Order: sequence, then C-alpha cells, then structure tokens
Amino acid sequence: MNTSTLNSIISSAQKGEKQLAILIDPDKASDSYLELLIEKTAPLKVDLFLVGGSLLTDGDLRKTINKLKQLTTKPVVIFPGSSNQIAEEADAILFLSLLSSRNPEMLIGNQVIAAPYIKKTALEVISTAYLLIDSGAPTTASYISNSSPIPANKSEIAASTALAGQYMGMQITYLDGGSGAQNSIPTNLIEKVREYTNTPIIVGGGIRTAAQLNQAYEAGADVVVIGDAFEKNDKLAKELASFRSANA
Ligand code: 1GP
Repeated sequence: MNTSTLNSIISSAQKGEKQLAILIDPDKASDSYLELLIEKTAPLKVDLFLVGGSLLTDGDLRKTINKLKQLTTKPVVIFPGSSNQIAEEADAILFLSLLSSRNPEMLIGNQVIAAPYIKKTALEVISTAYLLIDSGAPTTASYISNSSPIPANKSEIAASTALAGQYMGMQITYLDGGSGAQNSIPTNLIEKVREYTNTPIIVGGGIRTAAQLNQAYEAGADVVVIGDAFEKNDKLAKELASFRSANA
C-alpha cells in the first residue's frame, strides 16, 4: 500500500518542520483561480493541497484535482465532505471519522459506503481522527454533519477524543473549526491534544494571519490548513511568504 504522503507528513513532523496545506473548495476553483493561486503561493513552499468541501454545489472535484496535478508536484489530497467525494486522480484521501460527533453516519456509515469505491483506486488512504471544535458560530461542516462540535474551552474532551482515535489506530488527528470559522482553534486546546497524542496534528479553520499560523505551530500543530483566507485576502500570500522564509 502506498504510504508516501503520510510518511512525508510524519517525517517532517518528527524533524519539527512545520507544514502548510492549502484547502481548495471545488465550488470556487475555476482554472484561472487555481493558476493564480499556485503562482501567488509559490514562495510559501506549500507542502500539500487539500481538495473537498462539506457541501459541493456546482464544483467538480475531479476537474479541480486534474488541474491542480497539472500545476503542482505537491501531493493533492482529498478532504471529503461526503462519501461521493472520491477521485482516483488525487494522490491520497483523508479517511475521516468525525469523532467529535455522536452521529453514526459520520462516525462509520459514510465510511462503509465509500470503502469499496476507494478500493478500486490507487489512492493512499490516511486514517484520520477528525474533530470539529466550536468556533463561535455554526459552520457548514457542523450543520451538514448534524453534529455538535467540541466546546472550545473543553480541551480535555478534545485531547481524550484524539487519544481515543489514536488508540483506535488512526494515523492523523485533524482539529477543525470549519471553513471560514469566526475563531480559530484555541492554542491551549492544541497544546492539550499535543500532550495526549503522538500522531501528527493538522489544524485548520479561520486562520487568516501569519500570527495565527505561528501560534498554531507553537502550540503543537504539525500541519496548518488555510482555505477561506486565500480566497478573500489577496495580500495573504505575501504576508505568509515573509513569515515562512523567516521561520524556515
Ligand atoms: C476547513 O480547516 C479548513 O475545513 C480550513 O479552514 O477555510 O477557514 O481556512 P479555512
């Protein structure tokens, strides 16, 4: 089984090399948008691209992945919002179980539906403990998943949940406030999860500045995901580029 994307995330995490992922929403990813995004973010040394969304309307996942594969040699990883977001053109898929929920469909139902389709592809499958954390207001992810996020001030619940995921064999922990989150994940919550688990930690949701990126890294995030802010702020790539080169 192919494990190259996971191995690269683990080995960078072990070396303390902080990784940056860009989340692409296929609904917003015209060819020209992707071309511009790749050009603007080239100085950032992006480590991987995530593609997917809690709700896709007119976007085309496969087309977005194909275009990205033409534009970058970095891994393109599906971050599926549902069991039909599978495309063999990607390098890997985060096989998510929404451990913060008590919704059986998000914990195991969708995974059973997706598994036989994934089996027919050469996708690298990365088992991921996925935790939604309350970010101040409902997000598309919390609404569509019909689940309550973990309260942001309950770091011990997040840490215990992440540890349970690790004990169940999950390879990565993803702490997500949801795309466009009002508040990013509190640093003390990331720290607590870091204290409890030794899987790589991905953090995303509402990160809009270099300072927030740095705080997430300092708290123990190995990979930080930014999506919404790149769509809304033209200057962000420049701001992050100076931060990334100063901290490389
Ligand atoms: C959302 O973690 C990702 O699932 C990224 O969030 O779009 O707010 O950057 P943003």
